[in-house]
Amino acid sequence: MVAITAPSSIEHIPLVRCPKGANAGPQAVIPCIDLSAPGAAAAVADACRTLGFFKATNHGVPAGLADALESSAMAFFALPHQEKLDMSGPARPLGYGSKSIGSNGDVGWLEYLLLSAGAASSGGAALPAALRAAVEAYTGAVRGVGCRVMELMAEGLGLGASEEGRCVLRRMVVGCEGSDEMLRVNHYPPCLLPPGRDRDECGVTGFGEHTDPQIISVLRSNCTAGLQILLRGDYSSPARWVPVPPDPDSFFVNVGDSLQVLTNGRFRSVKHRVLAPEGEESRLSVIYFGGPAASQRIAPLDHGDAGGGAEPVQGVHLGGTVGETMAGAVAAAPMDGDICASWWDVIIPRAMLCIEAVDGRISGSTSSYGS
Ligand SMILES: O=C(O)CCC(=O)C(=O)O
Repeated sequence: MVAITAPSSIEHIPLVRCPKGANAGPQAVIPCIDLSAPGAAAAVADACRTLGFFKATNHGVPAGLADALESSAMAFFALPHQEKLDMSGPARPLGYGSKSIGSNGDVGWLEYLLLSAGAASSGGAALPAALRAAVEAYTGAVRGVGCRVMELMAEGLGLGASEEGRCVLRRMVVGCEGSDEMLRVNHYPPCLLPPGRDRDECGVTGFGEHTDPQIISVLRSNCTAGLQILLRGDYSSPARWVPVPPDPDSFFVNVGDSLQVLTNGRFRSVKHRVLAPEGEESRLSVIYFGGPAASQRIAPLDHGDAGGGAEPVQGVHLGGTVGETMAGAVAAAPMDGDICASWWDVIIPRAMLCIEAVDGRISGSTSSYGS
């Protein structure tokens, strides 16, 4: 951790440093998928199996909606701290937050607005009218992108033959009472390092590494870079962080932990993080999260193998509710620096241990547990 001088819009905060040099390497090729093209379902399934992440183009959302949200959000974040708090209330978890992210004590170089995007939308009633209107219009449009993507995902998993199968994921999110639909607007001011600090060695954490607990996240940002995803390692190469070049005309889609469970590990939730902006420009990102209700029981869907190619995680049948499983994961292994515990890192390795123990193959090693 290092204390640095803060610009006026954010208080002084202790900041976590992200080592950069160790992960510098060739840029990853982020799959870019035209949502309207024939073959989009197969391409989506392939990207979700390998990276858990892709860029979506030809999405049909007019640029004006994102531009209006971006400019009204920037005007909001330029207001004095107390005014922002008065308008939206402190983040609990909905509302305005700066530096503190979630309840784990994580901090980052950002301020944000977290709003409910569901039917019983709340948390934004006292926001400036222009921002409220922009949020509403944008949310409707990005929800449509999320629905389209969830249908393509279902199709790519081999569930597309029936209406019920094709809609199975999106119906857990849209039009389902209590579902976990949120819109998050993140503002990362430029981060001025004190003299003598070497930017090539470490960056300042804007948003620490984490996976998203929902089914999908649909992200759009302005032109300022910072987002990185973790490429999983294998026997021949170690895991490494790679930058995601911003593209304000496209959306980036993350597979979330709930989808990983629903697909029995075929689709992989992706670890990601944000480095604070190093130049003169702020980064502004807007993320739509869509997930099942915390009370919903989730277990792997019964699907065909058209989405196959990667081995499913055999025998991992998590019968709990979303809320129980997340609470269990957090209690079992809170992970240093993570915003929320990832099921991939906690629950699935634990389940694998159980399976191995049953098979008599376990030798007492817990190396993957809670890593
Ligand atoms: O700001 C970004 O690009 C990503 C932020 C993020 O991961 C989140 O809000 O969960």
